Amino acid sequence: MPEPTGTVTVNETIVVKAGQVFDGGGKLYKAGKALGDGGQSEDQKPVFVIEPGGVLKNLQYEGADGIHTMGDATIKDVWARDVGEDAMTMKKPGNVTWSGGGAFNANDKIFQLNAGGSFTLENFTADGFGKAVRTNGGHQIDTDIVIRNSEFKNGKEAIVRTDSTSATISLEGVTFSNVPNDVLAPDATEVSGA
Ligand code: DGU
Ligand code: CA
Ligand code: CA
Ligand code: CA
Repeated sequence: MPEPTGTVTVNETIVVKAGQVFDGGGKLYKAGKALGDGGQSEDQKPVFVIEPGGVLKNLQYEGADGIHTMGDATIKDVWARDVGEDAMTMKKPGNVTWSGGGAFNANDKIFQLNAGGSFTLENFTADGFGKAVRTNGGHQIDTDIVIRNSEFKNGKEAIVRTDSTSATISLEGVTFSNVPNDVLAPDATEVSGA
């Protein structure tokens, strides 16, 4: 992870408007107390919200409830330096692609998929997590999860965990160490590369 070029304390969620590009210039966007303490309480606010078609790139962030996506989103060269409750949540259906960057020090989840569509993760590094990708527990989430050319270290449970039989999961070029499972999913879930 590169050293940040500066630090911004975020006390009001930054909204990336539909179709806009937010380039963070390599800075660290750190959740202030107004957004949450970065622990495991579920009532924290996001540092960034990405409206449909928005692009978030070239930055680091930490704390609170991370990034929320509201539709299609592109996230490029973004580092979650110290994950808060989680690092990113798909709140609404869409196709979300995250390429480059990484995430560190998540108590539990990095990516929380509460809505369907697709989630593609590539050229990513994770170190320290429970589940790197989790579809909403106990729900049928209709999504295609693709992870490629990525590395996962020091996970307590799995790279991907789902309860959904309408999810598909594909791993290509994924390496992991000190993670007990690559995928935890029902037998009926379509899984490849695990
Ligand atoms: O049913 O939806 O942990 O978005 C439980 C909730 C829970 C979410 C999730 C999240 O799964 O709050 O952070
Ligand atoms: Ca949560
Ligand atoms: Ca959350
Ligand atoms: Ca699920």
